[in-house]
This record gives sequence, C-alpha cells and structure tokens, in this order.
Amino acid sequence: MISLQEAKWIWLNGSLVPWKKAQVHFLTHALHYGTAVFEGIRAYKTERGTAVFRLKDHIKRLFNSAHVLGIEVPYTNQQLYDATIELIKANKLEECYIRPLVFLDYGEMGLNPLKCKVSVGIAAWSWGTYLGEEGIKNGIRAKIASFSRSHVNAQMTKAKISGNYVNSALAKAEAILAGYDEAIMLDTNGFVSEATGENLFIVRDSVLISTPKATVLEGITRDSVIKIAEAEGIKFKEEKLTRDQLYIADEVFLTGTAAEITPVREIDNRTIGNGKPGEITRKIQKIFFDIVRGKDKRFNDWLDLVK
Ligand code: PPE
Repeated sequence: MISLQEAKWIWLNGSLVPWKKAQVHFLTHALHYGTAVFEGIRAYKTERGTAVFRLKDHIKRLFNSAHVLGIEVPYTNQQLYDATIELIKANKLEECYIRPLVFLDYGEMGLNPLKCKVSVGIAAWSWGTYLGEEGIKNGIRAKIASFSRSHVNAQMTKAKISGNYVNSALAKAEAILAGYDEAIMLDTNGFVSEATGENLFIVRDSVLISTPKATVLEGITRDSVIKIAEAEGIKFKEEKLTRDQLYIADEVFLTGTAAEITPVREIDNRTIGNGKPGEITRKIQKIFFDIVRGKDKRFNDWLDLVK
C-alpha cells in the first residue's frame, strides 16, 4: 500500500524521469550502507505564485553534508537550484515537499566509499502536516527515547547523512508503539538534543531557549525561529537542557521543514504548561506560516519564487 502522493516526474542525474521509473539497482551502495546525504525542503503557495522556502540555504546545507561525508556532488549549486525549480514546474505542484538525495550508486560493494559513482536525485510531492493537523493546532504528545542520540564523534550531527537516520527511526518507532506522536532524544551525556527529525525549543519565563547548536542538526526552521524571535523582541538563548527542564517548561515546541512548527503539549505523561500551545509558540507559529505564504514582507528574501 502506497500512501505517498505520487507526482509525475522525478529529477534523476540531469533529466526528468517518470515517477515510477526513477529506480536504482539492488546493489546501490547507499541502500546497503546509508552512504547518502539528503535535504527536506518545502514550497508554499503565495500570492506571487509558488515559492520555495530558503531554497539556497537548503542546497548549501546539502553540499555541506556531502563535504562532511567526503563525497563530491557532481553538479553545481546553481544546477541543483534550477533542477528543483524545473521539477516543481513540471509536476505542476502548488505546495510540496522536496527531497534531494546525493547517493553512492551501483558499481562497488564493500565499505570503501571512495571509488563509488555519485548520483543525485530530486523528488517533489504533496505532503501535508507531518505530525498531523491536530498536532500542529493543539500540540503533540512526546516521549523521551530510550535510544541515545549518537555521540558527536560517532555520527556527524551537522550532516543529513542517510545512515544517521536509523537512530531516529529506532526512537520514532518506539514512541509510536508506546502511543506517543514523537520521540525526544537525549545525547550521550544525558542532555536533551533534538527530536527524531526536528529541533527543540522551550519557553520559560518568557525566554525562548533551544539546545546548543553543536550537538544538533543546524535546522533552517530553527534558524528562522531565532530570527523571528529577534524581530519580535523575544529574548533567546542557547542552553543545555535536561529532561526535567522540559517537564517544567511553560511551553515546548519542535521545528523542522516537515514538522514546521509543532507545539508539544505533553512529555512522558506530564502536561506542559496548561496543556495547550503557549502564547509565544502560537505567536511564532503564526508569523512563520505568514512568512512561508508570503504574507509577512519582512522576510521576503527567504522565498525563492518558482516562476
Ligand atoms: N533535526 C533533525 C535530526 C532533522 O532531521 C531535521 C529535519 C531537523 C532537525 C530540522 O531541520 P530543518 O528542516 O532544516 O528545519 N528533518 C527533515 C526530515 C524529516 C523526514 O521525516 O524525512 C525534514 O524536516 O525535512
């Protein structure tokens, strides 16, 4: 059963290929060893047409991820930018999620990644709210994962390397099977890092706090939230957080391209604040959705128009 909303074309190594024909060989290196890097990007409908949110920043991070993994992307920044725009147009998507993947392809087996052919694909499809409409509106229930986030010298936190995501998938499945919506992960020192595919913020006494950048993915939504807070005069700091600091926070929310801005109303069966999305969460969430839909002109340079 496929629940993915299929589109018409996928961009693969320089050309548009029909969705169902965008296939790889069984012995693709990345399929066996996780040797790939990816991005998650969203495009939204604005009054000036479809606009991709911070596309240049996402492509830059894709190149950084490849650099960390030690692989060379066989295209330029501009080529992948143009390919993304071309793909959205060809698929006639007004709003979509975009998934570029740079992967070690077929031709070599064994762990040595150095001689593998590097391939690049980009898919785009219609993807609704990641943690549910209800979750974005009223907040989700989260659980602290029993699996630790990988040590910073085990898996590189600055890179969206496919193999890193097994750690997230373990924690996500555990949370879902236990009846929660999402898992929050602690690092190997016991401090809060991030959720399986989202960065984390809390609000305490009107101060916005996020976990230190060093141990988490440098989220583009996270960066956007920090800049919104700055523009709105909301005090922000980065700080190491323990799990019980989450329990007693006034507000907790998660940020990510897929999850957008999702409030957390409960962690480990403890109500956060009054159990409803807090004032600062709602304020930032509203501004974020206004920005991505082109209604807040202060951040217009974050939008890359498709036409
Ligand atoms: N941390 C992790 C581990 C992560 O994967 C993401 C994005 C973030 C933080 C937030 O980063 P940003 O999207 O730049 O704000 N996770 C992507 C993958 C989700 C998936 O299930 O696939 C995403 O949100 O697109």
